[in-house]
Amino acid sequence: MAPSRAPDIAATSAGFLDPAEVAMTAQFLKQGYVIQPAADRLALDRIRDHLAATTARYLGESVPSDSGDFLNRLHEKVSGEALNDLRLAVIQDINAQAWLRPAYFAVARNTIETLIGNELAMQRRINLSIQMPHDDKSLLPVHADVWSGDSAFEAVLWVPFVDVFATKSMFIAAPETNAEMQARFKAFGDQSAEDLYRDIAGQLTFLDIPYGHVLLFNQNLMHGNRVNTESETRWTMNCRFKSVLSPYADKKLGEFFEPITLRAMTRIGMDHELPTRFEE
Ligand SMILES: O=C(O)CCC(=O)C(=O)O
Ligand SMILES: [Fe+2]
Repeated sequence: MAPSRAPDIAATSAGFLDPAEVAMTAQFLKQGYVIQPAADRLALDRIRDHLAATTARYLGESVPSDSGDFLNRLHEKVSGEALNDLRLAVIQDINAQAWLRPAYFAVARNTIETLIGNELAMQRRINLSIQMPHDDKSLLPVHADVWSGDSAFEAVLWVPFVDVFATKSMFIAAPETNAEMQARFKAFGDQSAEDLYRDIAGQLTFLDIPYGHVLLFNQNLMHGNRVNTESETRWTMNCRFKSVLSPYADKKLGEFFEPITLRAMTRIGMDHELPTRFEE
């Protein structure tokens, strides 16, 4: 891998970050992601119950008693053709709930603050992905978000609402694999994402994440998903976070991102104007 342009973590953080933060930072830098228990389990369960209730209402059913089981078995009730309309209706609903973005942040607040910062911008719309067994219509071929308009300073909080594993989950390339592949990109010429996937498939990890845990990953690393060949439906949400004053790419503050935790001194600094006599 190319040498890092960022200051050395051990040298700059010694004695400043907690040992637990240093350990999480090292893990994220090494693997490109961390998986943690939800920091606020009630918030996670509230989102899951809301997802199940909204979906049941859409299908004309009563609220399910076991949300996880209901979500896992969506494919028993919905055809591949009907799925996209359902997904759009549910996304519309979740993004109309004022409580949901704060709850989503709460499930990983400690991890986000440790790895990204405590003055944050959050994506305004949370995305929902529903992947029924053998459905090939909603796949995300291997990509890095930074290739298409995201800033290199963003990470993705990816939250499963059912247990995910193997093809019911997503894959990500380790930083070393990613660096090797990018160095060889010229050789790929105009090959498709599928060719790229075949080339690196042996080195990719499908993440195993039981419900109750959350994933924060570095979207500069190649990642994506495949046809879900497991027997249950996948339900996940994803949302981008960045340090509010870090550089933006195409996805701008105020449009795509919204500040959520600006601190007093930053607000003051943003509003500050020098008296005119100092500007002459
Ligand atoms: O959910 C997936 O399988 C991929 C998600 C993704 O590409 C993203 O959140 O940036
Ligand atoms: Fe992505």
